[in-house]
Parts: sequence; C-alpha cells; structure tokens
Amino acid sequence: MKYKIALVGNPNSGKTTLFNCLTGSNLYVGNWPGVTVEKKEGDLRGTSKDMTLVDLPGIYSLAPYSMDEIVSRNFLLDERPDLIINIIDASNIERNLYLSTQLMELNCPMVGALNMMDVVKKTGVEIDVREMEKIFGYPFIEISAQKETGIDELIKEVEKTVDIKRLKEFPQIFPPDITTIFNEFDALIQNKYPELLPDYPRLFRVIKLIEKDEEVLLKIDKNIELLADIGIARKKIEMLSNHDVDSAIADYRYRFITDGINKATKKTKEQNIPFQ
Ligand code: BGO
Repeated sequence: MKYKIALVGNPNSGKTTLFNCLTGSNLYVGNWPGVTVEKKEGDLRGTSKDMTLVDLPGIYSLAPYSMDEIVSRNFLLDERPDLIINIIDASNIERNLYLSTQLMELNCPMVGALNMMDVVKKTGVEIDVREMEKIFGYPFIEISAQKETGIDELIKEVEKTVDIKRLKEFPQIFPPDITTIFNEFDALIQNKYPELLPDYPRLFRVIKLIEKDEEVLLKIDKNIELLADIGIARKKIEMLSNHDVDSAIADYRYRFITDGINKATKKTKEQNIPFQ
C-alpha cells in the first residue's frame, strides 16, 4: 500500500524547504488539474513505509476564496490523504495554528511540524510539545527545515501516526453551548437530509453549512428548507455569542489557541525579540 501524505501550511512557513528535506531526488512536478498552480510530489525518504508526499499550496484558511485555498481544500476533501503534515512557523505560532484548528475538523491523522525552532530558541521561548499534544489532540515535533534538525524525528512520528486513521484525540475547540448547537444541527442533517454532502467530515460539514460557505451553498442548490434550518442555527449562535456567526467562530478558535499556547509555552530568558 502506498500512503498519501499531504504537506499543508501557511505561506512562508518553510513548506518548500521542508518538502525538499523530506523528499529525495524522486520528484514529480506538474500542475493541479485545470489550474496553473504547481503541484509537487515526491517519495518520503528514510521510511520503511511506502509514502508519497504531496505539497499543497500555502494557505491561511480552508475558506474557498483564492485558487490556492480551493486547490488545497479540494485535495483534502476529495483525495482524503492518509495523514497531514501541518507545518507551523513556531515563531508566529498563534497565527499559524488558526489553519490547524480548521484542519482538525477534517478528522484526518495529523502531525504538527513546529518549524523555525532555531529562531524560537533564540527568543528564549520553550514549547512543551507533550502539553501541545494533550491540548490540541495530535503530536508535534520541533524542527528547523533550514538547519535540517528534527527531520528524522518528524518522519518517525509520521510513520507512527499514519495508521491511526483519524485525529488522535478531538479537543473541545468551541464552548459547550456552541458544541451543543453543532451537535443538534449535525443530528438534524443526518435525519432530515441524509444525502447531503455525505463525503464531508461531519464537523467540517456542520461548520461550513452554518458559516454559509460559498462552495457549500453552490452544492445545496437553493434548498429553501435547509437554508431556513441553517438560519435557525445561525440565530442561536448569534444570540449566545453576541456576534455575527463568522466573527464568533473565528473568535472561539483564537481563544482556544491562545489558551493552549499560554499553557504549553514559557519564556525562559528575557530577550527583546517579540514572540507572537
Ligand atoms: C528565504 N529556520 C529559519 N531560520 N528559516 C527558515 C526555516 C527554518 O527552520 N525554514 C525555512 N526558512 P520557504 P514556503 C530567505 O528564502 O520554504 C526560511 O513559502 C531569503 N531568500 O529559507 O520558501 C527559508 O514554501 C533571504 O527564507 O517557505 C525562506 O512555506 C533572506 O523561511 C523562508 C532570508 O521558506 C520561507 C530568508 C532569498
């Protein structure tokens, strides 16, 4: 069996540098179907398992607005990789983890590669990767793609995690009352619209419907009854959060990330370089 591994991360997180470290000379470069976005694939080196690494375009979110986001999202939803290597610029950890909270909703095995650790260490910040795993529900490995440190550990962790078939643990990103609304809406979808987006991971489907995601709206084909049900769920979230749905969901994600980072990092010496 050949495993399909997706490399996903923000632009400038060091994805190209890491891709080159992880693959040998066995490289295939083409275009994603129908678009002029470059597609790179290569065999993962140094592993006893047969794994192909696919480099996805750098993205900030799974919203379907830019061509890069559409290409990455369609690959993750349609091709269902066996594992995601989520590269995170650890010197900009909170912003980078925003994409991670969305990737978690795909319920695919994931390993977080905390890149730029050479930079982070100079700022005197320490990251407790065991604590990160407990909070975020998937393993993290500290690396520097540029200095080629942590690469063997990353490959070992990928080998270990790939057969789990789902995210290791699913943490509570949203507060309990919001999670209840999501669960009720999920049950409603399963009972009332059993044919709706059957291939979408369940939490991803719920959130994208409630967010009125553009791609999803195209797929539901002006189903008036479903739109009314979505409207009811949106109202409930707005009443509980006192915000519009998009801001509320983004805000909950950031709060979850900030709380997690506060617990899992500490500054060991004073330096003038800011850590965001
Ligand atoms: C330039 N540590 C450090 N310090 N830098 C890293 C690391 C790391 O672990 N990993 C990557 N970089 P890409 P995307 C550059 O190109 O892989 C650097 O967009 C420069 N170029 O070397 O391209 C990497 O694919 C001139 O930096 O990222 C690159 O995700 C001056 O992060 C940049 C300084 O990496 C982005 C840096 C002409």
